[in-house]
Amino acid sequence: MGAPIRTTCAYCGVGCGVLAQVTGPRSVTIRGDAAHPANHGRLCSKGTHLGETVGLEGRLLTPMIGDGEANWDEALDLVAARMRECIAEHGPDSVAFYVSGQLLTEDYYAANKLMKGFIGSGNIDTNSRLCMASAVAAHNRAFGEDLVPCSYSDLDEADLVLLVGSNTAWCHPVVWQRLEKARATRGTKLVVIDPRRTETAEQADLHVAVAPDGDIALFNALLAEMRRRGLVDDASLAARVETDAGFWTQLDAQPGVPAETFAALCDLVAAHPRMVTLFSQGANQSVCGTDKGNAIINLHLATGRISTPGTGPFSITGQPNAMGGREVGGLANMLACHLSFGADERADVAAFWDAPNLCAGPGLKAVEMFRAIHEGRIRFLWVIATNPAVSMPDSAFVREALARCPTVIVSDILAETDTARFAHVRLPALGWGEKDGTVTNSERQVSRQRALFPPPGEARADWRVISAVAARLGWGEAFAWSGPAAIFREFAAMTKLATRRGRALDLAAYAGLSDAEYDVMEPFQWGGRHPLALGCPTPSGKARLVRVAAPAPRADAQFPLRLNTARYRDQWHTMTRTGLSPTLSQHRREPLLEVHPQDAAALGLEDTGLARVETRQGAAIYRVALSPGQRRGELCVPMHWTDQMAGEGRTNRLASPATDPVSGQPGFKDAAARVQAITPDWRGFLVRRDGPVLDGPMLDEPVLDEPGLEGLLYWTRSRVKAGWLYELAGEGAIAIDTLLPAGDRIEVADEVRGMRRIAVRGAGGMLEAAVYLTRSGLLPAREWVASQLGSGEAATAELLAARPSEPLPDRGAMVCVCHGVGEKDIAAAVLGGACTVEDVGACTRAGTNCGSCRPAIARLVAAMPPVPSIPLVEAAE
Ligand SMILES: Nc1nc2c(c(=O)[nH]1)N[C@H]1C(S)=C(S)[C@@H](COP(=O)(O)OP(=O)(O)OC[C@H]3O[C@@H](n4cnc5c(=O)[nH]c(N)nc54)[C@H](O)[C@@H]3O)O[C@H]1N2
Ligand SMILES: Nc1nc2c(c(=O)[nH]1)N[C@H]1C(S)=C(S)[C@@H](COP(=O)(O)OP(=O)(O)OC[C@H]3O[C@@H](n4cnc5c(=O)[nH]c(N)nc54)[C@H](O)[C@@H]3O)O[C@H]1N2
Ligand code: SF4
Ligand SMILES: [Mo]
Repeated sequence: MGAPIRTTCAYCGVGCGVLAQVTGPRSVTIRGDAAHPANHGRLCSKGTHLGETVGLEGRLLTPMIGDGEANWDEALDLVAARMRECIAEHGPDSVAFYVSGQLLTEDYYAANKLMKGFIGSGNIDTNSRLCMASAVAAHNRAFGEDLVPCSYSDLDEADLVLLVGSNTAWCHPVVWQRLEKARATRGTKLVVIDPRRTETAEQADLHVAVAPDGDIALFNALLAEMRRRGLVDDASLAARVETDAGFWTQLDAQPGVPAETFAALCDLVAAHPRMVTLFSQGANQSVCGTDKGNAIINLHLATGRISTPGTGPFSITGQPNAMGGREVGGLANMLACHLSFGADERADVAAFWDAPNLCAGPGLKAVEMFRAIHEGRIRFLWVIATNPAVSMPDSAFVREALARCPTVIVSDILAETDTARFAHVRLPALGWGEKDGTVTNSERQVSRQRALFPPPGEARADWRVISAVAARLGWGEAFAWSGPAAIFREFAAMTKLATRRGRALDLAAYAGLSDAEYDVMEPFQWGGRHPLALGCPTPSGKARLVRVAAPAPRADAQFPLRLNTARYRDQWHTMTRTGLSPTLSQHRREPLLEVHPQDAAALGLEDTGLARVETRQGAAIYRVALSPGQRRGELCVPMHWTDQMAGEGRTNRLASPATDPVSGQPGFKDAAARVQAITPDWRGFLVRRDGPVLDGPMLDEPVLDEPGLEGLLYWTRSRVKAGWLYELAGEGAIAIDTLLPAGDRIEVADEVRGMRRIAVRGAGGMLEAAVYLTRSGLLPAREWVASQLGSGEAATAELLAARPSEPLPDRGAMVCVCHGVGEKDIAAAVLGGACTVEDVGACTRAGTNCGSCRPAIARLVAAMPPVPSIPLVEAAE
């Protein structure tokens, strides 16, 4: 075994350093890298369990043309020929790339260069449009450049942190752990502004449960109040910031939250000048997301809380390389290196690349791009490292567009994704642990992602595939890089075009790096800790206060509820990797519809029952979960489930395609909805060694070819150690035979109660599958039978009962996936006297590894009735 390889986590924009110890051809153990500035050795549950996702299950290992395997030359020739024909017949704007913040900077740079410089269209956009575009637009309006003006160390040194629309404890857990430390060591106060009472909000000193899109009113009122309290110093403001004449008079003082909550917020803000406001999707994913970003930035600019230690408006990025994509021009409305489409800047770029066809102006943003595909204006689409059939809003429309598009190329690591089903050509890419290059995290820290394994099968790095296509189109010389180091050098040299115009993006010092130096490159931060400390790259050198007004209230009598969408702690996006991890799959096995208990009662919804949510875009079905943390009249569902993982649980059937007028980012967090309970004839669950994709009645496209159940009302599947666990519900007859594999069947049935249980054993008595169905009764617990898959040990009676004859403790819902500790274990620890998260950790080990479940433990501890203390006898006088 060699030394561990230093690399960066595959998931979120925190960008944690990882020490990867390769232990076999496709196995690796993972630790946090204590020397990495983003995490100092910490990792969350997703990073900790990266090792479970590096197997080759489901991988695309050869190029595919239609359903046939092809060699690379055939596939690349076809891609280039189709692209050439399309450009010749319909012009460069008939071609588009839709790429991703999960590409490395080098891949991203190559794709952008090919589209904007050589094909000659601006039509390259990225899933960052769904993610960061509003923050980018807000930065550009306020600072004149897309700059995050602060760093993680400001979180360590702040006295007050506001989290706006960020479930940090789940989505940026290592940043959350830094906040926990700051709170423990310097008493940092925490405010969470989120309509839902998330696990993050549970831990806050103050939770402001704003109405959806109530943030602008709140921040405007907060700014007005801070000025009234004398916290805006007009003289220093005039020296640093451009403020147009009517700015202060137009500020509305109505916060839109209860007066006492607002007063508490104002007191905290007034008392703590060292303040960071961290914001993410609750701010960005809105039809007024850019204005929200500027409302937040306005408060920081006006009170001077920016560019000093412990201060700043901090837009945190979602994907591992969302920031890198922004640097190299991945968004349709920017050129590489933060350059705009002004004539001079275009000329600079054309000269630097020696580009024959530099595009004339911006291309289409994601939602517009899919509209253009639907209308036949775009006729060639190349999707790289993203799954738009799931993650774009109004996915029925997006799928129609994909189905109509004459050429769809998909570069992915997996053979079957919802998007890959529309591909004419599928190209196998290198995934995390195979690819090699750089990523930039939320605080502008550039780190190496390094290969741990050789490329599997025929898979190739995305940049290589892009350059091979460019070469076939006659532009080989401009794409003749020897490796990622050469691309990085070119990008670093190109940033001189930006610095020459006063921009902060400066990597020029790395332009002369040798391949060997690139290999051992340490993480570095461009722009320094506070890149705006010396002024802004605006003509006046000053930042700008931007007028923003609260949106008009919306009401929809037919769809009276408001639907929010969010993320789960242990799943990543469309589940293509985390969905394969048995450990991570335990936290939430199904997509839940969170609804306030009183709304549920009024709507006739039952906890753990099923419900259909409908919007003007479509319908989807979820498992109901009563949650007092929801505001009345609002629902919340997860974004993650796909057609590969569920029959009806795909959330973007529901999301509206309405976008922010400035940034083009969709408003994923607020759709008008209605809901209805569903009562199936029967319910059940199935465990199976292999995991076919089932069929449901409402699928909007042809079904997948694997065997399934006709007419299932509901199904979801999730990974268990040796197979899959399916939840099922249906109407009418049950076609059990299509559900079970061949083998020896043992069966019990109880006609009166409508119960049926079947176990199937294969060679050596090994459990291949088992199904448990009922019309009206209760179903047994799942985890034990699931753990018997692939083993021949359990007795038949045990299998049919779904429990061992020596009963195992019931752990309740899984909280700590690292140590397998459930809610009931924690409750027992609290009854035994544990009063804090630390006590629970000492008794059960829960929360002592990655720490992602610490907020959940804290909530459970707080919710348990206090253990009565031993009464003290008053001492006699
Ligand atoms: N576990 C996990 N972590 C992830 C990811 C993942 O898929 N799974 N994805 C990564 C990516 S790409 C991203 S972009 C980030 C996203 O990270 P977050 O932004 O933290 O994630 P979300 O859960 O999408 O949304 C955050 C919160 O916004 C709230 N919200 C909704 N509407 C409003 C509103 O009008 N105002 C306010 N103030 N809040 C509102 C929601 O209730 C939700 O709790 O996470 C990254 N990290
Ligand atoms: N309703 C709702 N929808 C949302 C959101 C929301 O909050 N609510 N959030 C939005 C946000 S912020 C985001 S970022 C998007 C994310 O949405 P997507 O980008 O669609 O989600 P992923 O599952 O990350 O898709 C990545 C794809 O790339 C593949 N892949 C992984 N690594 C590589 C690689 O190195 N090369 C190649 N070629 N392929 C690779 C994976 O197998 C997978 O198919 O979803 C957006 N959609
Ligand atoms: S916080 Fe978790 S998911 Fe994000 S980079 Fe760090 S280990 Fe990876
Ligand atoms: Mo994102």
